[in-house]
Amino acid sequence: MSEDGIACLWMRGGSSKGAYFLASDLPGDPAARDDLLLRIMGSPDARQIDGIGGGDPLTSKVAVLSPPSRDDADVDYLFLQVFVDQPLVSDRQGCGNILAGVGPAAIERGLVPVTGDRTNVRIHMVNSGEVAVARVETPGGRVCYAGDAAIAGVPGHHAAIPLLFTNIAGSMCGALLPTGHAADEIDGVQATLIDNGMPCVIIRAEDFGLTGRERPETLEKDAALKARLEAIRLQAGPMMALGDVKDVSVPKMTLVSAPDSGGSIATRSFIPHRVHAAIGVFAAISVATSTRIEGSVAQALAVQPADGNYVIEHPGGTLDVFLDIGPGGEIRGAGNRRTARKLFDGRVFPRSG
Ligand code: NQM
Repeated sequence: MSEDGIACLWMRGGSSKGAYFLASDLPGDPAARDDLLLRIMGSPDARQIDGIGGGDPLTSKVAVLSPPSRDDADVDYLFLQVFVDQPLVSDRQGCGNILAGVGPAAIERGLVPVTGDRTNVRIHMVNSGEVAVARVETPGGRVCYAGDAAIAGVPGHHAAIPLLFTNIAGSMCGALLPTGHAADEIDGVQATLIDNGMPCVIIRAEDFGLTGRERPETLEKDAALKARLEAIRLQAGPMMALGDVKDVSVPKMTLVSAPDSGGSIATRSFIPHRVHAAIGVFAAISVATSTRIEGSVAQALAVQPADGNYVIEHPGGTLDVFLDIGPGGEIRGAGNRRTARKLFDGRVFPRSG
């Protein structure tokens, strides 16, 4: 299979970039598949020089698409995080950015038919077992990537891809607050352990002597900070029903502080070792949700919007998250607007060994 290359769609999804494959073009055995993906991406190597990965967790991502395995979906999407400098591939998180490219990729590959000028694609997110709905612009029977929507971290304007989610609470941890508490103390620090689409450990920047305005490069260089965060993360994993998290990319570590640009809350995210240039979609939904929880570490710092439209500040600007809040204050659903773009459609040639 690999000598002739493997059909691969290289796409930007939101503020990430990844390789989109059909499951039928990859080995069925997960170990053989992961070995192949490491050789395609060029891992393990900090620069991924012998592969197509970009030397950053945000550009070392894979979407595997297949026909739907359930009646309420049009396509199955398995997300795989290919580690950059370790020989690891993890299915233990989803990705809302790569998700933005799934609707277009499923249409490009003929898995989902166009239904009009706009096509709603129901995406079964295999990692979490939930279904998202993406609306893709399809005038004239083809995916249209051009448009006037802008998202932080991506230059230019592109067609908007609205994403809608329901039932994402406890996506990987089984419950929104897996410990049953609004806040827990780990290593003397108050932490909110939450999962509304992404397992996150939410901690105050000021508890680490930070303002929460630091640039990602500054935080990345702070070895003492990273060691403290990793010690907390390794303890949070079992508390969040995630087990030993040494070799997986969750939970994410999110430092929060009061907003200073008119938003709802400010963030700096470790995903979990490198610092995100922005923030993940599901991580942003989890942070927004945490601001509504009485006694969480984020609540007192946040400015609540009147209409459910949260603006999450991050190093590259802001990410908007809509929370659909019911009459009793319950969160019924969430939404976000992303863009995506087809960059390259061809065959990829993995390293031989
Ligand atoms: O939280 C990065 C990203 C992500 C994940 C990460 C994501 C999400 O920005 O939904 O999108 O946290 O590893 O691509």
